[in-house]
Amino acid sequence: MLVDAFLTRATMSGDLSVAEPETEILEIYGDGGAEWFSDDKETQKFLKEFKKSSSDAAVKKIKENFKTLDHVTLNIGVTGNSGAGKSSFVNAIRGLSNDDEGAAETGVTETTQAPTPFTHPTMPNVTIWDLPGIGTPKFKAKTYLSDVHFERYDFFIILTSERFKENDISLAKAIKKKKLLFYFIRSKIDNDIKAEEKRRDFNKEIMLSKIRKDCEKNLKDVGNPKVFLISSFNFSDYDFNKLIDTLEKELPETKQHALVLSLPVYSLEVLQRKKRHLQKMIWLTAFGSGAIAVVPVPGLTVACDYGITLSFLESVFRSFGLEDSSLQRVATRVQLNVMDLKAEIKSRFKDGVTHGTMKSLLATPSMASIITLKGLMSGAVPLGQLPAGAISVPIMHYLLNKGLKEMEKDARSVLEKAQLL
Ligand SMILES: Nc1nc2c(ncn2[C@@H]2O[C@H](COP(=O)(O)OP(=O)(O)OP(=O)(O)O)[C@@H](O)[C@H]2O)c(=O)[nH]1
Ligand SMILES: [Mg+2]
Repeated sequence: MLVDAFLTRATMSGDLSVAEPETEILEIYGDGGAEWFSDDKETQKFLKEFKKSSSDAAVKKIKENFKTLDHVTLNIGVTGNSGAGKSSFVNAIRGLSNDDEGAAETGVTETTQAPTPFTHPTMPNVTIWDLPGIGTPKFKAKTYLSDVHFERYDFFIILTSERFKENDISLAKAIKKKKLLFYFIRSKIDNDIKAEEKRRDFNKEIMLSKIRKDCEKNLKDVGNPKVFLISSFNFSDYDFNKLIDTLEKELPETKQHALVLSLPVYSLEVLQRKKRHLQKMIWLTAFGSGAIAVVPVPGLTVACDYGITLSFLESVFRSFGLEDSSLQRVATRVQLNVMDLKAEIKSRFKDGVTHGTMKSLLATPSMASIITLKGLMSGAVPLGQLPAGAISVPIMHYLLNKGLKEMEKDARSVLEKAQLL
């Protein structure tokens, strides 16, 4: 019924003239479109909220959710003994190589002397702190946590390139006492591999498992924590993805979101992880932009909240590493010309998320598409229960997914060109 209302209004304004093949909708939602909607937890969550509260209250809540997500901060404290690879890890997590501009100083003599914040290059709310090692002259074990302002960090990373030592263990205990999160990383694993791989009896898995067990043996007193084996020179190898899996389970939801969106796109696995997070955001965005009584924006077919829609698409673009600065960092790393990577962005987003791209994306639903969408959604989403004015919600849901898919395709092509697939 609501879609009918939309159709009537849109048809009257003569906007829906562009034919769009139904196959495109099926491509986005898959064959089991209706199932997809009814199984989707986020869909159920939103519908429940809409059902139990008045639409005004629900809209207010959505606006609050957006505010929370906009303001969520993530502070990661990276610590460990001198030369453990802290600054290199800080750089890698920001998507930088050690010799990139703006990277933390690294090297055998560049000891980190004071807690140093490094803002994420594309997400200013995410800060990675390069902390001085315990036991450096100004940072004694006893007062270490208060000296580095422990309350600032959402979690700590404790790095070592050898076995974990007394200092690491007592620090972990102190962090645990304060009920904060910490994760042990055994760094520079690529070095270990290089040193051993020429042996005739070399077996990578056996070797990694030996290192892991050896590290974990030292940590029994701290409650048998997991140790993640990592090379800051190559996150796609070894345990970096496992570390992120663990963080996704243990951090509060909004912080997980900030973490995943801030990861550098170094593999298909990361791209898909980001996509999952962004897809969760689509309902919030579709309701936030389509359910609120909005003033139509000239040139846009769908009545939607322009700001919310723009900000969602921009965060997809940024998070998928499609900005020039992100492409440049990848290009430097894989020794390619940035223009060759940029040429892989073939969708409407090749010049970024501009008013032009918004206009073309939001003008696409044809009559046929909307009828198909209605068919897909009516089995699962009781469209009649959406508040008055929410006519654009299903359409926004579809269009945001479409934008996301297009950018995902671009990001995959970039990865492929950079030989990171
Ligand atoms: N092969 C390899 N070398 C690494 C890795 N991480 C760090 N290094 C090297 O180890 C040395 C020390 O790294 P840093 O990142 O400066 O270590 P740090 O813990 O910040 O050192 P301090 O600030 O002096 O305490 C540098 O030469 C790095 O290039 C890694 O994952 N693999
Ligand atoms: Mg350092």
